[in-house]
Formats: sequence, C-alpha cells, structure tokens
Amino acid sequence: MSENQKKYNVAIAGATGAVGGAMLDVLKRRDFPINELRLLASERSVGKKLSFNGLEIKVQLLSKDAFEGIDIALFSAGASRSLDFAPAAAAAGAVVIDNSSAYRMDPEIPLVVPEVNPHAIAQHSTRGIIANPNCSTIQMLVALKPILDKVGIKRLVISTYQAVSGSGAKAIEELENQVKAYANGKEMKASVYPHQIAFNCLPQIDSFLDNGYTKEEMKMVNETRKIFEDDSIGITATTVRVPVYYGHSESVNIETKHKIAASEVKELLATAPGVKVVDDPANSKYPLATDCAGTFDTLVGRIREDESIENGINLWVVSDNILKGAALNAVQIAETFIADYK
Ligand code: 25A
Ligand code: L14
Repeated sequence: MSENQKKYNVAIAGATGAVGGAMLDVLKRRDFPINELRLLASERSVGKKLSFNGLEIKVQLLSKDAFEGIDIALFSAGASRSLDFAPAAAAAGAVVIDNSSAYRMDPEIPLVVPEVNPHAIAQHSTRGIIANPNCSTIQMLVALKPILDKVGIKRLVISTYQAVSGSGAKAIEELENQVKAYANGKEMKASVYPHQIAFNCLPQIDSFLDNGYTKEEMKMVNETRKIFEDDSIGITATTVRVPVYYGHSESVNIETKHKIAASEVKELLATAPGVKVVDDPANSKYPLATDCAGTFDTLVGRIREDESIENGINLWVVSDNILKGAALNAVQIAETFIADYK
C-alpha cells in the first residue's frame, strides 16, 4: 500500500461471527487501504474488543444510524439482518457487500465472483448493494470459468461435502462437543443440526423446498445461472454436511458443449486466477479440505474425462468456505470496486 493511496472507512456487520472474524483477517492479510474500521454486531457483543493491526477496536451496536461516513459496509450477520440494515447503510452512502442470501437473486443487485464476472459490479449504483454468492457456488465457478469460456457448458451434476463452519461459530462448537462426548462415552447432543453430525453425513443443508431439493441445492442452480448469465445450463445438486471444520469439497461432473481433453482442462486451470491444480494421483495428491483451510486458493484435482458421455469432464474442487466462500470473496469485491468502479 503506497503512502498517498486513498483510504476508506469500512464497517463489518456481524464482526464477531465466524465470517466476520475472517473478514478482519483478510483485510489485514491483503493490506486493504483502511482509514476507519467500525465493528458492528448484536447487543450481546457490544463493548467486546477485537484486535486489528495491533489496535483494539470496540464492537458497536448494528443499527440503522451506525453507517455515517462509511464507504464500504461488509455484511455477514444473516439474511434478516441484511434486509433490516443494508438499505440504511446504502442510504448513508456506503456500498454494501452482503454475504447473506437476502439479495442474491434480486435482478437489480449484482452477484459477483471477481474471477468470473467483475463487470457486474457496475450495477452497484442501482441499489448500493452487491451480493456475495453462496460458498459452494463461488468455488465451483472459479474452477468452471475457464472451461465455460473455452468449450461451453451444457449441464452440471454436483455433489458437495460441506464443512460445519458454513453454519457459523455455534456449529463448529457442536461438532467439537459431539466428538468429545463420544470419546468420553457420553450422549451426543444436537441443536444446530437436526441429527448428530460427528461421524455422520447429513444430506440436508438449509431447509427443504416443495420440489424436494434443499435451499442450498437451489442456490447452486440459480446463482450459477445468474453469474454465468445463462439460464439454459442444466444443473442438479445434492448438498451434504460432513464432519469437517473448514473447507467444502465438491464432485463436479460437467457436460461440455464441445469436446475437451482432461489434459487441456489441466492446462487451462494451471493458469486460471484463484485456482491451484493439485492432481498427481500416482502419489495420492489431490485437493483436501485440511490443505485448503486458511488459504486463498481453490484447489482442483481428479481431473478426468467422463467416459459415459460424449463430452464429459469430472473435477474435485476444494476451497476454504469461510475465505473464498465468504470473507475473501467479499474483500476481493471491495478491492475491484475501489480499483475500477468507485
Ligand atoms: O441467513 P443466511 O444468509 O443464510 O446466514 C445465516 C448465518 O450464516 C452465516 C452467519 O453466521 C449467519 O448468521 N453466514 C453469513 N454469510 C455466510 C457465508 N457467506 C455465512 N456463513 C458462511 N458463508 P456467523 O456465525 O458467521 O455470524 C453470525 C454473526 O451475526 C451476528 N448477529 C446475529 N444476530 C445479530 C447479529 N448481529 C447484529 N444483530 C443481530 N440481531 C453475530 O454477532 C455474528 O457476528 P453476535 O454478536 O450476536 O454473536 C456473536 C457472539 O455471540 C455468541 N452467541 C451466539 N449465539 C448466542 C450467543 N450467545 C448467547 N446466546 C446465543 N443464542 C457467539 O458465541 C459469539 O461470541
Ligand atoms: O447461503 O450452513 O451463504 O453451510 C452458506 C452456508 C447458508 C448456510 C449462504 C451452511 C450460507 C450455509
């Protein structure tokens, strides 16, 4: 960061949560040009101190008049808080970058993955809000974009293996408590999830819809089509919660419009922004949740042709759901915004 670079007043709504904490970390790691940093959360956390760059910052109450003088407001306090407070932040002159599902499918609000559709940020001027996509969608699209551009995509069949951190700090605690209870021969208690998550796989993320899919599954369908600006892509997803703390893993089966060899996909992905190819099966090297945790890359491996169809590719895509899936993507949107759209 150069001495005379413009600096911005930044607010974080939901600063004490799993994603809010990662936002603080990412702003620091990427040396984001900050003048004032304002931390906002619920009543429960008011007065609590968080440290940033050696400074202790007191958490203030998230309220409609908390955004005066703010240039950029990063929201991660759930959809209902975004609906209640994001319009007030925008009215106060801030650009809101919202991590919740509240505004993602609103046609007036851009839904952005900077490696995929940065141009959509221009639409921020309509409502003053930019939406951050669902974590599972973000990492998949980072891996798919080069393939989309090269040969087109007709259909996607996805299965996800999602970490508990996606549902926030309380879910991380729940998995830890269940593992401890099991080790001590005690009863495992479930409250965040409808069933025991330790030593289990739950084929439910978010609630069920009338079509038999979960909301999480339909987010992957609808958000992918919006970001790729193509409603004709066929997409079907099964999203599964697994007992992993950080890092979502995904099996992605792609039917392309034109033929592409696995070797060409590897070459394309080797230079794709945000992607790191980890694909050396002979030495048991492939993307792992434990390797992506805390890092900014989306790891892609198990790159191979689907021999059951004419034009098919399989990928295994892994990324830190709290970083690229939430906090990092939001900060990258802010970086692109100040560089090109302010
Ligand atoms: O609706 P959505 O969009 O689907 O999002 C739902 C949830 O997903 C997470 C986020 O959880 C959100 O609540 N999330 C959002 N975007 C995400 C993304 N892109 C995402 N997850 C993955 N990818 P979270 O845990 O990350 O963050 C929660 C934050 O929200 C703040 N918050 C909650 N209610 C609020 C509020 N802020 C303002 N007003 C409200 N009414 C919350 O702050 C947190 O920052 P907090 O201060 O209320 O809670 C943090 C502290 O409080 C303790 N605690 C939590 N619950 C209780 C509690 N203490 C006592 N009783 C409780 N019931 C925590 O331990 C912590 O210390
Ligand atoms: O829509 O529980 O961004 O893992 C993503 C994580 C909803 C909850 C979103 C989870 C959230 C989800």
